[in-house]
Order: sequence, then structure tokens, then C-alpha cells
Amino acid sequence: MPCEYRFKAVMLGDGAVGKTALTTRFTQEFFDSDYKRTIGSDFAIKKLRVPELDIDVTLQVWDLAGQPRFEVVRQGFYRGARGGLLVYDVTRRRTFLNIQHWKEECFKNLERDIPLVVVANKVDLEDSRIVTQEEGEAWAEENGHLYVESSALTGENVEASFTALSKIMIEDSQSRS
Ligand code: G3D
Ligand code: MG
Repeated sequence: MPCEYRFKAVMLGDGAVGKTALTTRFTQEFFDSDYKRTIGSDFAIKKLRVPELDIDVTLQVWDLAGQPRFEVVRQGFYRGARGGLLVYDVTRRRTFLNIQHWKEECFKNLERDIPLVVVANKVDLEDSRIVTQEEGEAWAEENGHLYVESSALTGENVEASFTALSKIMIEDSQSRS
């Protein structure tokens, strides 16, 4: 019997780390440097295949502009989320330190913990890189998350981030049914 998976996934991380660029790259497959507008509390939809599991997934990717003033907006953003990408910018250490807060806020707004993938974005900016791969990997491992290095500019590992997340969302969903 064919089994269809549909998941809501949330983009988490500080401003300007590349959440909208990654979402746009993934859902529309192009990178527009003039793309300043954020989808707000709206979402984009994209189908993908998880080859290892031979399963198709429809992802609803929710992207939020900054920190909304109203708690109720954030509750709506998190409601029903089954997984998320914890994104930081490898050229700004504070964005890396803040992923802990994003994780806490996410779990605080949900009934249970959900799978998260740590995404070290902007790895194309090698010369201004501050946060090393080792640091990122260590934090992800300590916290039980997968770690991916990406660039929304070159497209490196953009699809791979969402595919990795989809795989663990499926496994999470199967483990509780
Ligand atoms: P946000 O949604 O997390 O706030 P955005 O972040 O997606 O709006 O991205 C913030 C800025 O970083 C944008 O620059 C965007 O083009 C740039 N950016 C995003 N991802 C990458 C990347 O992987 N590499 C590089 N070099 N830049 C990236 P502007 O100048 O348009 O504000
Ligand atoms: Mg944005």
C-alpha cells in the first residue's frame, strides 16, 4: 500500500543566516540575491524523495521573519511542526551560539521534541569563516542532531539538508506508530 508522508518543517535561526535563501533555493531551485522579503509565517511546499527509504515526502517549509512580537504568532509557527533545520552562519559566531536558544524555543512551543538538523550555512565564504566544521559537528553530536554544511549561494547540500531531515522525520513518525 503506498504510504504518503506530509510533514511541516520549520526554519530556525537568527536573522540573515540564510533561512529564506535556503528555503527559496530548495523550493524554487534558484538563488536570488535580491530576495529580501521573507515568506513571513507563510510556507512553501515541495516534494522530495528519500532514496534510502524509497519514500516520497511532501514538505511544508515554514519560514519566519525574525522574532515576532506576539507569542501567538510563534505558537502558530511551531504548531504541528514535525522537524526543523537549525541554521547558523559560519561567518558569525553569535548565530552559532544562538542555535541553542532556537532549539529551546522550538521545544518549548511543542508537546514533544522533534528531529532537528544543524545546518552550517554560507560555507562558500571560506575567507571569512569563523565557526569551524569541528565545532559545529561537536555541538550537533553532543545534542544528538545530524550536521550538514551548506551554501544557499552555490546550492551545496541544500537539497541534502531537507532530505536528511525528511529521513529522520519518517523514522520518527514510524517509531511512534
Ligand atoms: P534569513 O532568512 O535567515 O534572515 P536570508 O536570511 O535568507 O535573507 O539571507 C541573508 C543574507 O545572506 C542575504 O544577503 C542572502 O543573499 C545571504 N546568503 C544566504 N545564504 C547564503 C550563502 O549560503 N552564501 C552567501 N554568500 N550568502 C548567503 P543580502 O545581501 O541579500 O541581504
Ligand atoms: Mg528570512
